[in-house]
Amino acid sequence: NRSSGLIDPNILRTAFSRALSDMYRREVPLYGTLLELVAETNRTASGDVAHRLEVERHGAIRVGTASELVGVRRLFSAMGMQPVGYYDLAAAGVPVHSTAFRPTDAAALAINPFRVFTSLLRLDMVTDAALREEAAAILDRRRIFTPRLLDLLALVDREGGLPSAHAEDFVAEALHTFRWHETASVDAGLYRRLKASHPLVADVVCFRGPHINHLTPRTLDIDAAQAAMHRLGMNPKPVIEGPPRRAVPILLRQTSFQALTEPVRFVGQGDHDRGTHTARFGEVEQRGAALTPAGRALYDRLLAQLQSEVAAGADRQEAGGRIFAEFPDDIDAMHEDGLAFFRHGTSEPILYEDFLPVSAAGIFQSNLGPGTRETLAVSSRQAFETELQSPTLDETALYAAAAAE
Ligand code: OOG
Ligand code: NI
Repeated sequence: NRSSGLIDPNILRTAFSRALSDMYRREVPLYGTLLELVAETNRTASGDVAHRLEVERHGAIRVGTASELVGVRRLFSAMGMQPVGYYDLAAAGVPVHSTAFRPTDAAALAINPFRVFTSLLRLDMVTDAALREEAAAILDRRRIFTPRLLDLLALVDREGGLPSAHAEDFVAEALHTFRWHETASVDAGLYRRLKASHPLVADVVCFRGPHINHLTPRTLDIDAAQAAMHRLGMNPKPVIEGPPRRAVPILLRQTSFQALTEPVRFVGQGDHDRGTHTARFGEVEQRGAALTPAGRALYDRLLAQLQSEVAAGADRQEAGGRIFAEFPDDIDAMHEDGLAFFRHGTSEPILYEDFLPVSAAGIFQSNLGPGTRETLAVSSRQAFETELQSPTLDETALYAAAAAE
């Protein structure tokens, strides 16, 4: 917005996501390999889609406290990203609940749909009270935003946006929040105790900031990308999360390669006395049609059936094909049955821009190990929104509005 002197949030988001991608490529060289591999599998795509895919990715972070969550909400808001959806991972035994910060209107999504899956640690799931209090005290002392970034966020609040002159500065300071720290903020003993409670607790509590833990490019053919990952020895997880391969893709399919084990210096350790931590990994995703509540209910039912058959020993591939045959794989049938959202008056499905809780739990678990946590039945959307100091937007309402446009 030139007349006001404020930077267009879409431009700020694109600058930030590029800078984050460059930083992650330096931190995790395999991510660079993954980008090349995905560009190769997407090369057959042409025109708008290919262009859009060049910038399209999502990232993930995990924060420790409500005040950190509010800070990242303000930071992403300056880039035109709002909290969409609530994901209760506690139901799958992972001690976090999450939202996705992303642009919400069609114009912003078309420019750059960069999203960040953001999880808040649920320390209430740590059963050892002394350990829980120790972790809470460490997190309370932690400062994940530089003083300069806090000044800039205050400026954004005052001016109703970021003055263009500060854009470069803002990106650099924001980046700092998500960088990797090789020195932990705790000693090796406390790290081990927190990790025994759940690997995710150690990942959040023991470091100086919410390091970006993966950055995921979008592919048009995830099966080809998975095969290429195997060929290059990247050790992808054995199953692709989400729906089986279809002619008309729906929702989201994801695969990831194993997290790297990296040297870490814990408090009290010398130069030659390092520990290790496993945090950062790589992921690829393929996106398809956003589903209506009816379509989503059908997907959830079929997925639950698949999971229970696989748990009982069925072959995943065979059972997946058989069970998901009940979901029409044809644009016209999906339209007639009201299973997916389509652009008004067209047969063009609206793209799913969000995440899937069961898939996300699978991604967490394949990288952190299952941990020992019991599943927790109480969902806490309201508590999450209180800590976020904002409601989370309803993704279905956003798709319905896009379909009506
Ligand atoms: C987030 C895992 C979820 C996805 O794509 O479903 C996720 C994390 O590991 O912090 O990124
Ligand atoms: Ni992800």
